[in-house]
Amino acid sequence: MPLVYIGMGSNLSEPALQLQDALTAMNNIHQTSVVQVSSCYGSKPMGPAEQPDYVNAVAALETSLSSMALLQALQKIELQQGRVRKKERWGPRTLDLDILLYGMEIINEPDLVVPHYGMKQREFVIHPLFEVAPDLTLPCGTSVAALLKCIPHNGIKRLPYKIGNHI
Ligand code: A4P
Ligand code: MG
Repeated sequence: MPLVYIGMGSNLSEPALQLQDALTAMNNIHQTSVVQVSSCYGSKPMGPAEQPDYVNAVAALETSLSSMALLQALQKIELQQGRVRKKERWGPRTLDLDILLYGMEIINEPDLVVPHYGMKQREFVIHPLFEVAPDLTLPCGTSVAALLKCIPHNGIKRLPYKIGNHI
């Protein structure tokens, strides 16, 4: 079974609670279980500045679903948690679930690009990913530890509460 890493983000309607509910929902996906969860991190918005700060985290899943079936299940959870897709790029959202890595697969489909296109440049992805998988290397051969050293810093903060204890 491939180990799949999911980037989670929220900046509306009690973000930490949104991430906690999303973990429960992901653990309830058919043939899928959550095996690891990072701490929550507070981060400044990438994109339009007039929106609340984000809470971000990374979860590791084991799944026997295909990558497309998993994407559909994640999008269903986003909708169930009140996600409204607007025209504005990188606008505020109750829940964003991105497939960062699906094992070592490289996927280039119209609806799914894995590794996620932005992950290598984003502090709010690389910090929590390093926490759950410090020895991980991406399919391109770059290690997460190396990325941690060179990503731009934007004041990310590890938050004092933990989600995922209920799983
Ligand atoms: N899609 C393609 N590849 C993937 C993948 N690996 N995982 C497609 C998930 N979806 C993928 O996504 C648009 C389309 O991407 C989907 O229909 C899917 O088929 P979306 O969730 O509808 O829209 P989006 O998330 O607004 O678009 P985008 O450009 O993917 O935004 P990002 O990159 O997800 O960034 N600031 C902070 N601090 N923290 C954040 O978490 N997040 C964003 C959103 C902006 N600013 C942020 C944060
Ligand atoms: Mg997204």
